[in-house]
Amino acid sequence: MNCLYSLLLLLVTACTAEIIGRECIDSSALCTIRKDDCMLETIKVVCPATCGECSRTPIKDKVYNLTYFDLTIRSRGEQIRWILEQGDAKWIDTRVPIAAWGALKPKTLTGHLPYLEVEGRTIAESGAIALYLGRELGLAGRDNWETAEVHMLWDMTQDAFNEIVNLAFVQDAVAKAAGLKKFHEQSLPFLLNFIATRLSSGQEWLVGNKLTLADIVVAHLYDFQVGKAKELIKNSSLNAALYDRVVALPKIKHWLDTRPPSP
Ligand SMILES: N[C@@H](CCC(=O)N[C@@H](CS)C(=O)NCC(=O)O)C(=O)O
Repeated sequence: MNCLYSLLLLLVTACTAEIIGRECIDSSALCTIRKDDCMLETIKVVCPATCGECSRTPIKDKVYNLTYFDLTIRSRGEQIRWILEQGDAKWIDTRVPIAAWGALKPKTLTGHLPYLEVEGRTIAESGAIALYLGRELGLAGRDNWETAEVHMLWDMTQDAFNEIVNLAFVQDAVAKAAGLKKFHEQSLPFLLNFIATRLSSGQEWLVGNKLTLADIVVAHLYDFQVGKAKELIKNSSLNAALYDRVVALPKIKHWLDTRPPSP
């Protein structure tokens, strides 16, 4: 009996140390990272702070207000909308007409969109918003390493995204053609190859073989120029299959089928 008790104690202590070592810090930012784990009684007891008691509002009751432009190509804000939808968040889709931007800009946190408001606080920069929401909604990986991998894929995707977006503002036709050539012949193939390699052993998802925001933003990158997804990825079956998997996720599919038309 004693032996069994000691063994149990040892087990609980080992697990506790493991849990505390990794995540159990009294910080509201981390309260949400192991949302699924908080279903477990032990973790609720060992990590009360990480299981929502330190948070003023349980995640399921939080309302996130995302503010972004009302743009035809949807762009930077749309990838965050996909994350909110897949995370089953309650959120408000605040869209700013371009004509209203001049008046709003000086009142914003960084002078740019998107920004996210939650519980009276505001965060800007799409990477910060995406990673914050990923942690809140269980889409940022299972541990710090996976979160770093998600972040890596976010940054790589945004580099490609920025390259193509910046070209939209290039006036000189020769420079624009050279930029597009570089994107299609170098940057995009590099990214496609990087993504394909991560999926080449049969994984369905890019990080930890569990859906994360990395899969969502990669699929969004392929989609962000309206109707261009298939063309962008036509030479990579692994990338095309990843895209198909993401857009077939019931919540993303529902969003794509019902999202408001952009002007
Ligand atoms: N690094 C920022 C860039 C934000 C940004 O450049 N947003 C553009 C729209 S995609 C914007 O606000 N443009 C209007 C302006 O800068 O006045 C982010 O990732 O959020």
